[in-house]
Amino acid sequence: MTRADSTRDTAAPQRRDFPPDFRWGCATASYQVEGAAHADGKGESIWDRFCTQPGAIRDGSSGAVACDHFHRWPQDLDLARDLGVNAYRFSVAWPRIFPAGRGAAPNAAGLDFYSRLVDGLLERGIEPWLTLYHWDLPQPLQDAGGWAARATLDAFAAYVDAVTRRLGDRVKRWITQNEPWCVAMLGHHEGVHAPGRRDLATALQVAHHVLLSHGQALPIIRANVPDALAGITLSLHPIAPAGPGAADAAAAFRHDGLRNRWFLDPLHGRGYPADVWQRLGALAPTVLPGDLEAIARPTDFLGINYYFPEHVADAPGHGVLEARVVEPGAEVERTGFGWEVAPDGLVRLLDRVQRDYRPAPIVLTENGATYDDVVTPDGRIHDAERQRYLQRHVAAAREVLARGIALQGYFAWSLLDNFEWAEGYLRRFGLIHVDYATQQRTLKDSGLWYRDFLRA
Ligand code: IFM
Repeated sequence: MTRADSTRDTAAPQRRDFPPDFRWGCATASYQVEGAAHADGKGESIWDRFCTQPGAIRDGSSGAVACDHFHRWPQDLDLARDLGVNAYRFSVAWPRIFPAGRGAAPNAAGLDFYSRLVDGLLERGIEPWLTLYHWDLPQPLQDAGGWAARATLDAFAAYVDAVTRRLGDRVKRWITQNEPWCVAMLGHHEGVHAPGRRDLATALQVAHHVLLSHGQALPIIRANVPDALAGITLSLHPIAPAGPGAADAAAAFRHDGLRNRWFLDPLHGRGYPADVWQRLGALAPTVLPGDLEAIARPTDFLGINYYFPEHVADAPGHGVLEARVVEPGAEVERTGFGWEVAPDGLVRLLDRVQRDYRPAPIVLTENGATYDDVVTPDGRIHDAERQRYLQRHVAAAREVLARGIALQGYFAWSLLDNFEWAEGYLRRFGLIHVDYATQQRTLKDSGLWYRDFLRA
């Protein structure tokens, strides 16, 4: 980073630096906050099941109670309103709508819950941004093959139809899928997320089906909600070679192929990247005629979740891509997860996406960090590092706009501390602290900063 970059990076951003219609939000996801695992006829999800496997979750916990948001949502939405956000991103739990994954009719009580939530948002002047799939697949569908089975796509389409019919009169922002890379690779290759598979060929078939489910959902959303704005959210990373040589540069290109291009290319009408496809050989997914056209259907925005960059070294014999991510050294600023803190990475990433893909307008649908917060005896929560992280990334978002990129919104991850998947409750990302023993909510310093920034 140059000196000029670093000054821009830290100069305090002001809300007035952004367009008046810019969306400022917080994000959550159903399994991470709702709890109420069996309420109102909800069925079992793959995460309910995965959490019962010994060793699957680092602290042995589950999302069975989480933030009890299912019961406490009015209070949580009050907190969101008090922050001053004008948008809130949440996801619908598919097993609340179709407990068995599919069926003749949706579960009315499940839809009622989200209908109340949407009304609650609108009453508070907050625009609902609804994600249809943030990882809680109904377990009966997993038992029949999950996302690796093409039949799951029909079930997803029926679920999308039910949700859009019921909520589409009030919800206008729709996100089909959250982070297909994580669904595929963490859940089916690395086995650290539900459903805990470890098979690359399965993971690649899952990635294809998840992208295809997005493409197939679009006409359903548009038919049921004619004024909808719809898109998909990807987890993307700026990728750089770990060292100066040509070998690391080539490895970085290969790694980028599966991390980023594997998703961006087909969504932008280019099919799967040929270099990666060739390396995969027999592991490549089955793609039927018409699939790529469906995946490439136009969207109204591209959701991007940005957390950290990656540095990649050539690693002959290391996996099919022969590339290895090099962990940041001790000299690099990192979050509690060990993720590199790099606001300039956000600028590089969006520059690259804009240059290479000319996408629909971009929305940062997640950005945030986990740290060990300091709880003082008087009950205050100090999280100076998160506050600084947010401030610097919002400043980077301003830089993105200054470069002429159509960035339309920023959603902090997350409104509340919550169930952080395989890490259980060991990692806190919230602007609002949750005492899981009492369910008491306390605004952290980062939340105070966001509130003051939004109010100014
Ligand atoms: O908590 C997750 C979220 O569910 C998806 N994006 C990354 C977040 C932090 O790990």
